[in-house]
Amino acid sequence: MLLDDLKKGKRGAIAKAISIIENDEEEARKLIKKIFKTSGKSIIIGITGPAGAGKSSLINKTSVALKKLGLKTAVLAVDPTSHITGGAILGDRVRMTESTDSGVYIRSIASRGATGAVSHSIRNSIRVLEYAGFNPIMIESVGAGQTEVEIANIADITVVVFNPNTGDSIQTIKAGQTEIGDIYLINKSDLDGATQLYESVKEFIGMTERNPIILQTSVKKNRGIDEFAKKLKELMKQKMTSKKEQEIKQFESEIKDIVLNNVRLRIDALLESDKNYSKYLKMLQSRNMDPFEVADKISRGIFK
Ligand SMILES: Nc1nc2c(ncn2[C@@H]2O[C@H](COP(=O)(O)OP(=O)(O)O)[C@@H](O)[C@H]2O)c(=O)[nH]1
Ligand SMILES: [Mg+2]
Repeated sequence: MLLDDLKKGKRGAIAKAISIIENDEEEARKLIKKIFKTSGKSIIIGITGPAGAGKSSLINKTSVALKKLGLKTAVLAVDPTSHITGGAILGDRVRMTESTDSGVYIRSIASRGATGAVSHSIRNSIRVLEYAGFNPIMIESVGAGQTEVEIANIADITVVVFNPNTGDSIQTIKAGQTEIGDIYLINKSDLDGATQLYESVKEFIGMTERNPIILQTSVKKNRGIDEFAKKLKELMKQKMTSKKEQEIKQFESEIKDIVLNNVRLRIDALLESDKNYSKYLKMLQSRNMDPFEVADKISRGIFK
């Protein structure tokens, strides 16, 4: 029933399935078992960059442009602020109304939770969206260290968005960002300093062997969006042919996440039930052992 509706792309079914992915481990497993076989055909586009760079605004316009090129886009917004006020999500919704009207599916994913939990939600929500017929699937995430790397492990195409407004300059661009992008967008090209930033990004990143695409866009003036959409479509075609190789790496990082999580749960349980554990903690308090010694002793006990 749910599966039939999902296949038809019904919004209620998609929302329900993603809620299951996020909240119900047991049901999620059953669902994934059913839809995994046919998965792996949609291209995943990660859109990352600092808060306020214009990612949501860009995605809104770009997904409409992609629709004109015959592509049905879905968006997952990974929002670290969503659980604090909800304001950011609302803001994103307002900024992305045009795209929703044109049939784009947008969903926020909370980025709280244990390490790996966000990736778990994203990877499996992608499978749901893919089953519902979307391609590409865009993931919006604030480029904040960890998630940035996680997104690059999941996405087939990574787009890094900069803008001249938040004081992005070549000095403030982090090393990680220069390595992950297939496309770099200098957004807000209507503002002062955009061209300068564009030139320095071109010099700094464009000359590397990877030869990424570097574009200027302005959502406000509606400039560069169609070009961006066209480039995306071209890249999607290329990535489709190399998806099989790419996929191995993505599976590798997914499995590592799951196994690490399983191991962590097991170890948490082991420590809790270990009578020596509290004994060791007392040894620390009395300063009879140091933390390294204690950790070594406990680890040896676990891995023996
Ligand atoms: N001047 C200008 N403002 C923009 C442009 N694109 C987005 N903005 C504004 O920048 C702010 C942040 O945009 P948003 O899409 O929420 O950024 P996000 O945090 O990266 O998702 C909003 O007030 C947008 O209206 C642009 O091209 N030019
Ligand atoms: Mg946003």
